[in-house]
Parts: sequence; C-alpha cells; structure tokens
Amino acid sequence: MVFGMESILNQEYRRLCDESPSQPLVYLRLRQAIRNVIDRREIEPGHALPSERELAQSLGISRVTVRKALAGLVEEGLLTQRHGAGTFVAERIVKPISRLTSFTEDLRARGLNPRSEFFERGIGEVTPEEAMAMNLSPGTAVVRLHRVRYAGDEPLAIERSVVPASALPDPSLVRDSLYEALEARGCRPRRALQRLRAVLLTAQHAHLLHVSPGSAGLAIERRSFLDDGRIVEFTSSWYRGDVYDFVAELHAE
Ligand code: 16G
Repeated sequence: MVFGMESILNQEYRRLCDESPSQPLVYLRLRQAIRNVIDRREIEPGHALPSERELAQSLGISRVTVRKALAGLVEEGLLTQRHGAGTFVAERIVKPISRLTSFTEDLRARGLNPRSEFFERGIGEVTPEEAMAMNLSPGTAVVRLHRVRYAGDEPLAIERSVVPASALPDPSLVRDSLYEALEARGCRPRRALQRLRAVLLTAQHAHLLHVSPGSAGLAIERRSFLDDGRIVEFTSSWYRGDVYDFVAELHAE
C-alpha cells in the first residue's frame, strides 16, 4: 500500500470536513475528496487506491461507507474495480452513456485538460440531409463545427456538430465547449438519442487521431433535444476505440 496516497486522501478528506462540517453524508464527502485528488493528479491514472479496509481505518469511518463512496465513482467512470485486485483510477476513459454530458465535462472530471482544434466554425444553410435529421425546414440557418478533440496533446475524437442558429446565432460563441455556449443561451440539451457503431477508422480520421489507418473506432451520432422537443444538436463523432469504454447501467424490468 502506498502511504503517500493514503495521507493525501486523508488530508483532503479532513480539509473537506473542516470546510463543510454541516455535510451530513460521510460517503459524499469521501467521494468528493477522491474526486479532488484525482482532479489534481495527485493520484495518477492506473494507480491503485488504498483498500477499503485501509481507508475505513485511517479515516475512522465504516467500510460500508467507503464502499458506497467508491461505488458512485466507479459508476461515474472515474474508478475501476478489478475483482481481487482492488480499486484503480481509471486509465481508459470510461464514459457512462446514460448521462448527457459534454466532452469538456467528461475530461475535466478526470483531471484531464480538454482542448479543441477547429477545422470549421461557421454559419450556413441547412443541407437536405441535415434538415431531415434535425427536422428543420429548408433554408434554416445552422452553425457548423468541425473539431478534433484533445486531452492535452492527445487527440481522442473528431466531431462534426450542427446546431440551429436559433439556439446559437454566432459560432464564435463556442470557445472550448459547445454545451457551455448553449447553456449560456439557455439552450443546453435536456435529452438525447445516441447511436453507436464500431468502425475501422479511415486513413484521414486515423491521421487526425494519431493512430494507424484501420484502427478500431466508435462512430457515434447524437441528436439532442430541448425541453420543448426541438432539436438543438446533431453531432457525428468518431472516438478512438483504444482509449474509450462506453458503459451503461441496465435494469431488469
Ligand atoms: C460529446 C458528445 C457530443 C457533444 C459534445 C459537446 C458524445 C459521443 N458526444 O463529445 O455530441 O456535442 O460532447 O462537448 O459524447 P463540448 O461541450 O465539450 O463541446
């Protein structure tokens, strides 16, 4: 067990106790402490966390509470658990597909630095295909973004987004995050339909993603809606298959 890591977690947990003594839920506080140390890269991806027993002992809380704190972070994709081996900071990016989050939020939650390189950030008339996919009338103005999405220097995905100009009148409003720009206009998507399929990355996509042509990728199409049912986003993404795990929680019914 790494003592340094235990004491870093311990310190962060105590700091949160002092900062918000009124937080009655111990597992939420521990969850936040772990999130913070991962965020600050004080525990690196792939590294193990102290065991449940060790954490419980050093923090003076019950193992049930520790387990509950960890389970939530496993569900968020921040931690992974390997049977018999323990709990690790997730190395691959594990993305729950049932949450409508943005690339920027997903990466920030993992302590990574999201960045975009734009090939296109403009406004134009909707094409017939886009009009069909988005239920827009011919001639409607749309904003188009074509970006490579990075974590620091590492390219992770290519995205083409189309957004009605009624939701986003000026493409330059999008700096790093489309969802932040939409949120600022009160048009953040509330619901989305997403389609995922496995692909072999074309030479052009592979080049942009710094992988070999023919590498495995995931082609994802997301159509997002506002509360009133209007489509606010139609995005086609190509994610690298070697770094992403998409996970979903399933319920029997
Ligand atoms: C994600 C979404 C994409 C959305 C983008 C917004 C998937 C498969 N796709 O990449 O549809 O447009 O996030 O991210 O999750 P941003 O706010 O960082 O620009």
